[in-house]
Amino acid sequence: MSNRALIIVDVQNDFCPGGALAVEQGDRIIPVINQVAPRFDVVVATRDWHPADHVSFASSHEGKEEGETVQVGDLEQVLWPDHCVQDTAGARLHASLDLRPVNLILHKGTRRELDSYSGFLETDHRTSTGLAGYLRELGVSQVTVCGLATDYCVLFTALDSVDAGFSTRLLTDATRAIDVPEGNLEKAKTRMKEAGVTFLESAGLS
Ligand code: VGL
Ligand code: ZN
Repeated sequence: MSNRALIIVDVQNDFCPGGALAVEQGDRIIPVINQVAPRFDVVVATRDWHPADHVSFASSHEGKEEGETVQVGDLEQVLWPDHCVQDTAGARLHASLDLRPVNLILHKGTRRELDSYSGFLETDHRTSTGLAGYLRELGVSQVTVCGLATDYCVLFTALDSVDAGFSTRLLTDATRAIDVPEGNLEKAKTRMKEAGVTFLESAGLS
């Protein structure tokens, strides 16, 4: 079997305009995703799903501000505003996202002490979400990644997809970036290209 999967990363209210960690034009990608999703054999939507006192929140570290980094064990953690707190309105998938073609909704970043940008492996690069096994069980060989944000969760999901052995593509018109610090988007694109991720637009999707 050589099934094709679409992974829709974190199209949640908090990453869309008006949300706690809004990505510019984040909601513009939704019509594109709705259009292409039914063409895939397997569709997975991820949700960033943090406890209220999550390690990635600046508010969890006294005297620290958003954008600063802290050392957590041997990991460097970027600090964000509180976002995607489990079962809050901000953590919901955007109401315009068509859930009919979605097979699996996967939660990540659910442990207080561990962040997860990737849909495959949490930030310690050891703790698996089970996604690679799920896709393999369904005979998936090719993974297309879209969603928010290009330079964080989409980037690490795409890199881990390559590492897991899937032929991996980025759907460029169905992703938007945070681009903080400035230049981060270009860096992310370079990293993906070097890892072997191919880029394509929805118009070129067969
Ligand atoms: C994300 C920052 C913090 C993302 C998640 O979905 O790209 N970015 N948590
Ligand atoms: Zn997060």
